[in-house]
Amino acid sequence: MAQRLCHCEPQRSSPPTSFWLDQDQTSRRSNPGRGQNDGRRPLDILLLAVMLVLLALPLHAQASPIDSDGDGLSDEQETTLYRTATHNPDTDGDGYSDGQEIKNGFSPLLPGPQSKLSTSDTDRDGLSDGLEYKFKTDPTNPDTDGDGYSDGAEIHNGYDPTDKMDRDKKLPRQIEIDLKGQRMKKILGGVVLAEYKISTGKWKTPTPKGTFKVLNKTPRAWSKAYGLYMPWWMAFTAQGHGIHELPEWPNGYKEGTNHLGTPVSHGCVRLGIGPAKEMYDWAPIGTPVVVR
Ligand SMILES: [Ca+2]
Ligand SMILES: [Ca+2]
Ligand SMILES: [Ca+2]
Ligand SMILES: [Ca+2]
Repeated sequence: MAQRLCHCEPQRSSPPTSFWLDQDQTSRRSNPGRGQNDGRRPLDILLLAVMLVLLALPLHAQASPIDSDGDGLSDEQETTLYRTATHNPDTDGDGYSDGQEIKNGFSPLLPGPQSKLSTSDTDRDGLSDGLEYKFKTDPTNPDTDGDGYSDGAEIHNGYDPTDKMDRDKKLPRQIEIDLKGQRMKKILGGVVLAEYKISTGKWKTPTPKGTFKVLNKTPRAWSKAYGLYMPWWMAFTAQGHGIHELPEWPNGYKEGTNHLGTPVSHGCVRLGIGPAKEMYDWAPIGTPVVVR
């Protein structure tokens, strides 16, 4: 071995073994025709292979989904959810990329600064592009499951717009009340359809926390205790806590909307004119009411 080393690299007398790779490269430079027959070549290749594997491992671990047009949305998201072009970063051609629009709450399917996800309805089926994404329906097809009922009509009536065989199956409804935020959420199938400002109980007469349900309903309840009307009444505790529109005094005076957002009630949950009737019409007796 020593003899052979001497033959290959006559300029080096006693090369340090720790630098054998450099030595090998030097050897190949000085003897270009002899590389294939070098006894250290297999070791060289083996080390190179190990290094390549080590380099490839983290790359593989960090592999991200394919985003062909580099707009921040993966091809899969664009195809199955957003229904945007996988090879055009700006599907609606308004100068903002699909990814930018989704991130900032705008529809990537309709151009213009007014095309917010919450109000844009590309396929005009009565369901906004934003809600179509949440319900995983196709915002470019008014009847995603092809059952003859539009996505908008199905959601309005509580059906699943992605299930063709859902004639007898409705999506679950829930009312959520956030005491700290003074907000009410209208939830269908886990998706927030709307959110309203409310006024709950003041600190002396707090609205109880917990999971309840709508116990009874009446369009215009009368409170004997306080001598006022409570339009669109929905009781949710046996102790008399309910959801209703801003109360009305017998002389016609109505509590101001400026109370919404501030806890001033006797424990009930007050809603503004409009949302109160909407929730009354939407929530049947038995609808869960979660107060947090
Ligand atoms: Ca993309
Ligand atoms: Ca765009
Ligand atoms: Ca729509
Ligand atoms: Ca349908």
